[in-house]
Amino acid sequence: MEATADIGLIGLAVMGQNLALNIADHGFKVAVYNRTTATMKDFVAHHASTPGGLVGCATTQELVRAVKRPRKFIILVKAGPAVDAVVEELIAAGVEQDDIVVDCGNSLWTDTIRREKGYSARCKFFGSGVSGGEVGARFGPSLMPGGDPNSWQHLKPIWEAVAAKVDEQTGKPIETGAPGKPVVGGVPCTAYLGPNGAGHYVKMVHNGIEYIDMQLIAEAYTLLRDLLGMRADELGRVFARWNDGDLDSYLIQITADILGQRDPHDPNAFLVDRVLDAAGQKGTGKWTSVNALDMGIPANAIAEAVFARCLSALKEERVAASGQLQGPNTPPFAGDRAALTDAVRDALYCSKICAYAQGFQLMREAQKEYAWKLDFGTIAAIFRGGCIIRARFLQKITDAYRRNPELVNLLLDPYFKEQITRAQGNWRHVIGLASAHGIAAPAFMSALAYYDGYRSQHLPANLIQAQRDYFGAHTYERVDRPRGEFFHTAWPESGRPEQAVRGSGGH
Ligand code: NBP
Repeated sequence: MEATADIGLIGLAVMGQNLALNIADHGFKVAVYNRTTATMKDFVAHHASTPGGLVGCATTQELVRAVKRPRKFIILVKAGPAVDAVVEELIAAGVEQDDIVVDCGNSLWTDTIRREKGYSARCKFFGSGVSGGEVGARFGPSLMPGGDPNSWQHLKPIWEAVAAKVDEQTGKPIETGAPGKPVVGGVPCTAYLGPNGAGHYVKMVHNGIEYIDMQLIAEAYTLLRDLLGMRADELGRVFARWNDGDLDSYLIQITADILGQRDPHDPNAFLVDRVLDAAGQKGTGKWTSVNALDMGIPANAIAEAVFARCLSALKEERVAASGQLQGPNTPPFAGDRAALTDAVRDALYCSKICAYAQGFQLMREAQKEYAWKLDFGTIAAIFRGGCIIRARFLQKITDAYRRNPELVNLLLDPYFKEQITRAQGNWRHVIGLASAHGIAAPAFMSALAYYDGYRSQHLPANLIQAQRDYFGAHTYERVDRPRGEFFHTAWPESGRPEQAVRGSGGH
């Protein structure tokens, strides 16, 4: 087989097929391979004429021979052992040390770090997060590349061509193209993020933020439904209205669409009311939360969103408990409905600011841990289009980090500070109502706890340190002594008089 393709792609499930077509729409010839050959044959037969062209390959040897040098390959298979299996197969099929192998799946960033190092003598392994689902992959995803900077120079023309585009001035996504007619102009939603696992790390945090964004929307929905007794289509109209304001985002827009959807099996019912309330998850929210715990960064709202899905999944237990556990006997809400609707919107916006503050704080810590130099303005900018969390709000985050690239926490940016100062009364009011009416709103509540904790000069950790010293001689620092000096007290339980012992290190 003659080497005519600009790039090879392995894995023709939802993401692989759509990304291959997107690349071909931009005039690049794509050689495609899938483990199950029939899928590849079907795919190539159904898309015989694309601007760049597809080359169907039945084996990895054919695939490697079909791609022009410097050879580039995209892997889009299930994250985990399948990625290593594919890389080994490619190497056995003739991939060489200078060939670039890009894993575009949702791989754990530490796997990407390991793979880049482990394969370095045999190929240039590169990681690139892809967000936007099926439609994003087809017409413009947000792409988060990380790896060897020289490899990036070879990938850049393709990545920038296929990524979603936003308007340079407003940051608004430019409408997706159509098959064979890609978007022209605009700023691409991709940028080199850093070495080894940086791209996959940022993608993971993107997904963690996606979890909390969805949970917050779900809490706004349940509060309005349960406090005001709104029907799904009425709720849909509320979300559609919100989508014209600061909350303008892909997730709010699809929520409005979902709430207006009738059940295909019963046109008198709304589909959302027939969907079982047990949420699934694939693991990226959990990875984000575990990493936050590992690094000691308080991403509590993101973790709360993961736990909320876990609690939802205990459907049978919840049904049984609902018959046994009492809630409050609060009379139905009888206040101003329009004012409450606005208050829920404000609560959602304030909580969202906290959630993003946590996600970006996590990335700030990770760059220290892995010696990356992440550009947060650029990260927010490439989230503006193509990805699931795309939102008007991301222009505000981009602006915040462009104003101050060293910003310690988003909450401290003047715009976000002003937003929370203005809306926190409503936020607190809504959480009070949720509590009084026994409605679970864990993400709203945990975001507020983060806000109040972060702005507290004094937290009760003094008591915790004293307790730790009492039972475990873990020592403590004193408010009237410099940081880094540690003391231990002989507490009364010992029967000896209280006595401070100066030490050099805490436990
Ligand atoms: P899946 O994650 O469902 O994977 C299916 C593909 O992997 C098929 O092409 C399958 O080949 C191939 N595959 C497997 Br499984 N094991 C293999 C092996 N050992 N060797 C070769 N091929 C193997 O596909 P997807 O939903 O398109 O997602 C691809 C990647 O993109 C995943 O990492 C996913 O997490 C990520 N992602 C998905 C989305 C989304 O919205 N779906 C969004 C963003 C990122 P077969 O046909 O022979 O079984």
